[in-house]
Amino acid sequence: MDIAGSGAAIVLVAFYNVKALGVRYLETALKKGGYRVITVFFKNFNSKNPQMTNDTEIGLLADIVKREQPLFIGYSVMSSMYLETVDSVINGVKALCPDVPGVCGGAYATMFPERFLKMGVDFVIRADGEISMRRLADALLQKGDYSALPSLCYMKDGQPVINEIGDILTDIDGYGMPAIECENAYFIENGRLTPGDPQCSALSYEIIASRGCPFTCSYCCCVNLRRLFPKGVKYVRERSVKSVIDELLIVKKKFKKLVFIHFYDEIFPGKPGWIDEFIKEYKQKIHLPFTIWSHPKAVDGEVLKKLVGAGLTEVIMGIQSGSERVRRDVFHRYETQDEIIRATQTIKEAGVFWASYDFMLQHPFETIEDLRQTYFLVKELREPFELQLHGLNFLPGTDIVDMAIEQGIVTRERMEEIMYAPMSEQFRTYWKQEDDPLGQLWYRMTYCLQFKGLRRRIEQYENDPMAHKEEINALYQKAVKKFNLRYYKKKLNIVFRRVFGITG
Ligand code: B12
Ligand code: SF4
Repeated sequence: MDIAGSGAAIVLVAFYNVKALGVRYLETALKKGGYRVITVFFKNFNSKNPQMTNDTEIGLLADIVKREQPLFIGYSVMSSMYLETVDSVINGVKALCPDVPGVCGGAYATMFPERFLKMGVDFVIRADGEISMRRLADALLQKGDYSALPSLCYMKDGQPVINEIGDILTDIDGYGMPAIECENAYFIENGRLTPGDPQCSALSYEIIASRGCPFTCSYCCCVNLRRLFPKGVKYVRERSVKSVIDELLIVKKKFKKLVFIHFYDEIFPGKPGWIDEFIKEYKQKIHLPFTIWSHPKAVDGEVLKKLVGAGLTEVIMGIQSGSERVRRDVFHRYETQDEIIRATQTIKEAGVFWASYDFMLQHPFETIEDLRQTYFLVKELREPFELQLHGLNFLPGTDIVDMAIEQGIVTRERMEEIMYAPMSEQFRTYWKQEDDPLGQLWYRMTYCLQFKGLRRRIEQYENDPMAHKEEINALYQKAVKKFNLRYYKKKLNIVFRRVFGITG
């Protein structure tokens, strides 16, 4: 460790995410630079109904800042969906600790640095923060000149200065491992402060083996983040197998209740050399049940079979719509119906215990005919599977936002209101259910298809759903109950696999 930081404190704040991979990587980088890092997990992840923060919680964070007198506070702003809380925290802490600079980073801050500068945040760092944040810390500590630092954004003479993105590694092993147990950690939730890293008592561990995604979906920021990357820097970057396995070996030792691993790569790496080495090492040294995210165009039967042998239990895959028109023209997803159906067959034939398919339904681009086509595609998917039916959130900076405005679906003003609506509304949109009566019936019928016991019954109504409203609604209520029950069965099965070391 070099001594540039000489133990100066830096406070990092993660919002609604106690696993917060980005912040954990930053902690490692700053500690290597000789800084003392205090990591605050500000509220827990709640995918259904996250609660706004309040003055008590902001006060608890401000107390830490007052006590530690850090060089700066780093706010990790990954998603726009929590901005209501993020803004309250930034403004609240600024009012209570006016002399401590604020720095924002993360996916959302990378796309909209000016927004934070204009609200009084001192700096924004775009893209990977490991090197840039450390360089900013050194400059502030040594009262040096930071003005030309790559990726840094700040205000000068009342105008935002947005430096080019740089200081990014292609070989991401160079960033080291994320902090598995943050040394000086606090968790703030329900108006209380709890010392310690909340991740360590978890049953699962979340890891990434790569960064970036090769696809270009219009509703996702990945393609927009890629466009910001400097020319010549690879956007999709894998870690070495060794670094992934070394991280998991430490986790196995530290996490007493560990049951399974989530790989949160946008798309799990599939390169021939990498995957073979991974399978060999994971099977030999880790051998815990694990889940991955995939894509219909990335599913490979031979690879999946080998991954199942190493412990793969679940594949989560986006399908998003059963309408080829919506997928291609609206979502910019170019897989065909056949490719999707084949991918689900491959997943089943590879022996993957659980397949979970995501759809985004009931948005202004979708017609009743599109919903009907989704129902008929889902009927063709190889069983068994779980369906996650979501609504569509318009995320700032994504391509679908401009499409909706250009096509006259919403005005720019209305779009701003939608994208920056209160948190509760945004999460209601995420879990939205159809409100057109016929659309609602197609939605509910689609949902029922994931249960074998309900399938044959629901199929009787597909010629004329409106004539069977009550029957469909009754079956849907049953399906919702089954969904909850099945969730617990699935978790139990995974624990069972862990205890008895069963794979495949
Ligand atoms: C994995 C992932 C998740 C995981 C997170 C797991 C974990 N352990 O952290 C899960 C599934 C939980 C998740 C949840 C959600 N996610 Co998500 N997620 C991702 C994904 C695919 C990768 C993020 C990641 O871990 N990258 C690897 C780490 C190392 O990189 P990083 O987080 O970007 O951090 C680096 C830099 O950004 C920077 N940095 C980060 N913080 C800070 C802070 C400072 C001060 C500085 C200087 C730098 C800095 O340095 C870090 C190290 O290099 C991204 C896509 C993407 N490309 O970013 C979407 C993404 C961030 N998610 C998104 C969304 C919408 C969500 C949810 C709101 C979904 C939902 N409806 O619940 C929640 C919100 C979670 C939260 N609390 O913020 C959107 C956000 C866009 C937006 N405008 O909102 C993204 C961009 C994908 C998309 N759809 O476009 N997500
Ligand atoms: S495949 Fe997933 S991560 Fe990649 S661009 Fe599409 S939605 Fe985003």
